[in-house]
Amino acid sequence: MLPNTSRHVSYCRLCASSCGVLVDVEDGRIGRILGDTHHPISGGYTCPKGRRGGDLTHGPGRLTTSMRRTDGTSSDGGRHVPVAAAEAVRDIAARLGEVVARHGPESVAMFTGTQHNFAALTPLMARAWFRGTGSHKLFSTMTIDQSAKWVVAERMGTYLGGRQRFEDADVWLLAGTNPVVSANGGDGDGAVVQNPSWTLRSARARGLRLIVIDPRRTETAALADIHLAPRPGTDAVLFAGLLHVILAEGLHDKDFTARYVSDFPQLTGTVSSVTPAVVERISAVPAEQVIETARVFAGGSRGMATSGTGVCMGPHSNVAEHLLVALNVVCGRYLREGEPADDRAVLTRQVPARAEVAPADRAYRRGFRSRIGGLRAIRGELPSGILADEILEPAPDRVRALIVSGGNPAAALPDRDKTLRALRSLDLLVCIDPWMSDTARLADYVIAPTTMYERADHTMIMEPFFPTPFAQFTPAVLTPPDGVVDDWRFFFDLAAASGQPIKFAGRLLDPDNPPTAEDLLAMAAERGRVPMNELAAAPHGRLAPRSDSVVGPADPERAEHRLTLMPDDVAAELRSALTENPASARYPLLLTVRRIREAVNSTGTRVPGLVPGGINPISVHPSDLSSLGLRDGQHVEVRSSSGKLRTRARSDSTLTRGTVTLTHCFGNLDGGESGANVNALTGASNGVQTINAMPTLTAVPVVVAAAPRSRRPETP
Ligand SMILES: Nc1nc2c(c(=O)[nH]1)N[C@H]1C(S)=C(S)[C@@H](COP(=O)(O)OP(=O)(O)OC[C@H]3O[C@@H](n4cnc5c(=O)[nH]c(N)nc54)[C@H](O)[C@@H]3O)O[C@H]1N2
Ligand SMILES: Nc1nc2c(c(=O)[nH]1)N[C@H]1C(S)=C(S)[C@@H](COP(=O)(O)OP(=O)(O)OC[C@H]3O[C@@H](n4cnc5c(=O)[nH]c(N)nc54)[C@H](O)[C@@H]3O)O[C@H]1N2
Ligand code: SF4
Ligand SMILES: [Mo]
Repeated sequence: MLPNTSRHVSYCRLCASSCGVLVDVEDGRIGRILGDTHHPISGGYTCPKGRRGGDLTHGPGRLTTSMRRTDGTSSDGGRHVPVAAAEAVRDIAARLGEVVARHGPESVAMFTGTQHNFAALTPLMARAWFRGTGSHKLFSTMTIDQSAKWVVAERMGTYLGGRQRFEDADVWLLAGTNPVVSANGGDGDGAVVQNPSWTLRSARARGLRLIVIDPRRTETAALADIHLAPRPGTDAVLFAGLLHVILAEGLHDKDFTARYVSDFPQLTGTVSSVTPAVVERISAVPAEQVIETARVFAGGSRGMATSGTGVCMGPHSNVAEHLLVALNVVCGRYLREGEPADDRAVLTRQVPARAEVAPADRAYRRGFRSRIGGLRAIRGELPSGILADEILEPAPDRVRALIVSGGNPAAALPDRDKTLRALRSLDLLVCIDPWMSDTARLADYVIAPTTMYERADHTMIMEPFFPTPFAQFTPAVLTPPDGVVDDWRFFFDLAAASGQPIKFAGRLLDPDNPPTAEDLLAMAAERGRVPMNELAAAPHGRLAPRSDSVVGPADPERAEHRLTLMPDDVAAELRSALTENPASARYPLLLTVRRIREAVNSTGTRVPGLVPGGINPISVHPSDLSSLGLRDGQHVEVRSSSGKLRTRARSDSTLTRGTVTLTHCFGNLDGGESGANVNALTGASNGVQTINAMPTLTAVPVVVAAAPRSRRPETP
């Protein structure tokens, strides 16, 4: 190390992995980021974008001051000039006040994105501000991601004893997820989030059988015992077929289903017609593989089926996810009364586990009702699939002011043209973002926040993703530029400037005496079991001892509650999945979702030299390329029924024929060559789900052809 270099222990906050890192700071700048080999969870693992955290902090596009548009409108012609954050906050509070005075509180909306969730204080303080507005127009990326999981809980109910965990499983089924790249893989069951490749290999070495369901032979599929490659968008049929085999062969957990399921005959009856032969016809998975997979999954003693975006973004995503969870229920893959409880709450409050069911109560039917499609809020959020219409469709409560926190809706929402039109038409768009994202480009105010190593934080939000009870605190290891503010502080100041009460962790904060980040982190974690001073004294993080809590018995009043596996609407959705075929002669290829190691959504797409080639190519199977008369690297035009884009073709033999893929969240409003935005190809014409208005983002029918010559290729 150079003499003016100091080494700091911290953790990366770009994705849920929260990898432990060592940050070398040279003359106030990040020199190098190394994996922390003393970190008890990540053990030294980092990924390419994590190691480039220095470029994210100091790179050319980093905003070191907030910005204001000069023309005062959200049209495209304006220029951004620096503004002090305090002045920006005063202006924004005044303009929000005008919007509310003229149109009422429902004309104010907030959209929270992925990076909003990777700083413990941001969601808490942003919600504190939003509650004070009195608006119901809250949107997040969850409803353009895996909100099928919410819909399942609403229609099936939830078992409250806890789920079986990856760490002691002997079988695991991963559907539509590629954790080796995404560090994802499930929802709060700790499935392969940290050091994913090593975690999967060691699990297999101890005897776990891994099943992967993915139309592409992904990095994860390459590690599997069984890889099924269904036609995209046909997961519901495949899962129904697996249930068919398990039930027909009597491989299910009879005690668990008898005790906790209300409508077992309906499930059995509905899947009885979905034989392995039917699955083969619709999803192209050979019948014998369906039978073998069902036997291997049901034959394991512990382990779950979990999914990612590939299942939750398809044309029948709600029923597909429902049937995936039904596989876990019929195989009884939950913690029983008397078993050690899942006790990973360390900084959050532990909720006692009970061997009982919270029944399906379809609470979304009581949520705030949007005028758009009569859709209702689910878990307090309106579906992001209707945000553009909430802005564009005339009505007194039309959204006129939007605050975007750690998200990039201009790139992330379906139907890009409509989304851009909507964002441009707002009276006030505020975006909190360290870079000039596509959304920031359209904003009236861009608030420049601290980046991860410039702020103190702890892992409270990430607890469900750790394999064992663990928590870590990090101080800020870098002095932030003068012009930036912590995200939470922007919301605190905005609430104060608007004269709203600021309620945080159960107490009212004094608007004239802002707390420190450390104070707030301590308040947020005060119901946890490791006090903040102990946490701060353990720089590599603290493994909390396992508690001796066990899954308790059902409360007598709730002992009769049951799960509903086949309500009528789910059965109807399965029937349409059995009859519809999305690909057509006009759009013969199916476009699927995929993530790359080098970027988390938008974050990383602009770091020079990080994304290979710097663009977002469309991957096509080599045989499809040649039958289309195309070459690797050729400029192509991709069309769907919703729109078109231009990019380059890339030959990719890991795909199944007929399937093509593009990565999401690349942006190009600056006219640069950073990459095509896939949402030029998505939109309502490709279908949406009921309840959560989830747009179809995978298995989108497209056609790929050589690009007409005259136009610039990468900037549609
Ligand atoms: N490196 C990196 N990590 C990330 C992100 C990132 O952008 N980059 N994003 C983060 C976010 S916001 C999220 S939500 C998670 C998502 O995490 P994942 O859901 O694991 O995301 P992907 O890696 O895109 O994996 C989706 C897989 O689904 C497959 N697939 C596509 N269509 C279908 C289908 O119809 N059926 C089936 N069975 N499979 C299908 C694709 O081939 C792909 O391998 O990742 C997070 N982590
Ligand atoms: N067609 C298609 N569309 C998709 C998807 C798909 O697979 N296909 N995936 C969907 C999914 S799963 C998701 S989650 C969404 C992603 O949608 P978003 O979450 O809205 O997109 P991100 O690019 O993650 O937005 C994060 C923004 O936060 C900024 N940022 C980074 N660090 C910080 C910070 O410390 N503070 C603040 N305030 N901002 C920060 C980044 O610059 C970036 O602009 O896209 C969805 N859209
Ligand atoms: S971005 Fe990479 S280094 Fe950072 S937490 Fe995620 S996997 Fe770890
Ligand atoms: Mo996501």
